[in-house]
Amino acid sequence: MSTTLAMKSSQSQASIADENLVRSNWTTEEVKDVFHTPLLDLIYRAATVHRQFHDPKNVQQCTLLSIKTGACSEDCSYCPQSARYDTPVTPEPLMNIEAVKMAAKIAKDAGSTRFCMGAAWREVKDNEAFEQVLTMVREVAALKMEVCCTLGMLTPEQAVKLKEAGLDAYNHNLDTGEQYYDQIITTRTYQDRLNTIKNVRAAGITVCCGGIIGMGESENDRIDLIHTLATLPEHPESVPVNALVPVEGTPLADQPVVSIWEMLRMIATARITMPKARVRLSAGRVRMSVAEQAMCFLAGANSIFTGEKLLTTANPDFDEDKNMLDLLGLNQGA
Ligand code: SAM
Ligand code: DTB
Ligand code: SF4
Repeated sequence: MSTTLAMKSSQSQASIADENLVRSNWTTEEVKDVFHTPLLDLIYRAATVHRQFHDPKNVQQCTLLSIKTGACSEDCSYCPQSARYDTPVTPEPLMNIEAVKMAAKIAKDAGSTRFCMGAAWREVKDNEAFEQVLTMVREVAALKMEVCCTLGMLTPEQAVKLKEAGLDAYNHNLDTGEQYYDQIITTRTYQDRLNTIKNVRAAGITVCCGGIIGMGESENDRIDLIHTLATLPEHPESVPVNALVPVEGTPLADQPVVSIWEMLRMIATARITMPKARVRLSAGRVRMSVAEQAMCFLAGANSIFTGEKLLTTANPDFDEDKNMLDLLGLNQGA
């Protein structure tokens, strides 16, 4: 066989093997085995899968903007935007369209390719505010950025309207494993969340769905969360892994800080079980060193939230992240 033919044949075999790694039939025991692999072996395996499916030099930068802040009716015990807790967040009404456009342009100029607009709502209502959000989606899409929203629960019809406006992705997290969920939120169910994810998928919008660690959950709850995500009929295209940002006034304010080792285990397990997903190193980066974040990229994270704020809490600023990406040789020439 000629060298070219041999190369082609081995490439096609590799891609067959790759597809076999994308499975929705993971058992809980299998996910548990992956999760409990000795840490350096786990990272090595995740790094290998990462390189089979992605360019490891590419890290997506997604900028968040809180377009409607605080005064939320829900009781999510991690969230500084719930009206039930006395937190440092000052409620703000829906932003105007020009201000959102300006924020998206600044993010694009700083290297972000995706822009995610978040609202402190339980659910979307069919009102003027939703019409305004649809206009924001159209305006950000016109800047040739990927557009994402996170607005709470959605009906199938609302998802279709967002798709028609040009929405690429919708973020709606499961937050934790099903068994632990009612310790964290009582005002909507796990099934409500799964229904929204189904509605998003049915409208042809890509799914961004992950969770938070450090809320007092057990390792089995973390394994359950990954198992649920990895056994959805289609894996989410992005999986945010958040470390709890404990905020004064919330019921979880005194939780101990999540260690880098816990973060790495979660990221690597997500990478191995959902090989094609963008695994996003999300909340909690502000407390992590560059060396710690580098290990997260090695373990398969290939996206970050950029901009000096997440929704309401601190995040590294654009310059700090640019320095980190340059130092690590990521996104060069992008
Ligand atoms: N209100 C909408 C909802 O709940 O879907 C959208 C915004 S909500 C703030 C988006 C996600 O941010 C939550 O599902 C949660 O996973 C994450 N989040 C909120 N507060 C957090 C915190 N203190 N630490 C880490 N993640 C947090
Ligand atoms: C996600 O999983 N994490 C982001 C985004 N999706 C919307 C939000 C993190 C919020 C952290 C707390 C705050 O800044 O209010
Ligand atoms: Fe409201 Fe979303 Fe915060 Fe829950 S996570 S309190 S729904 S803003």
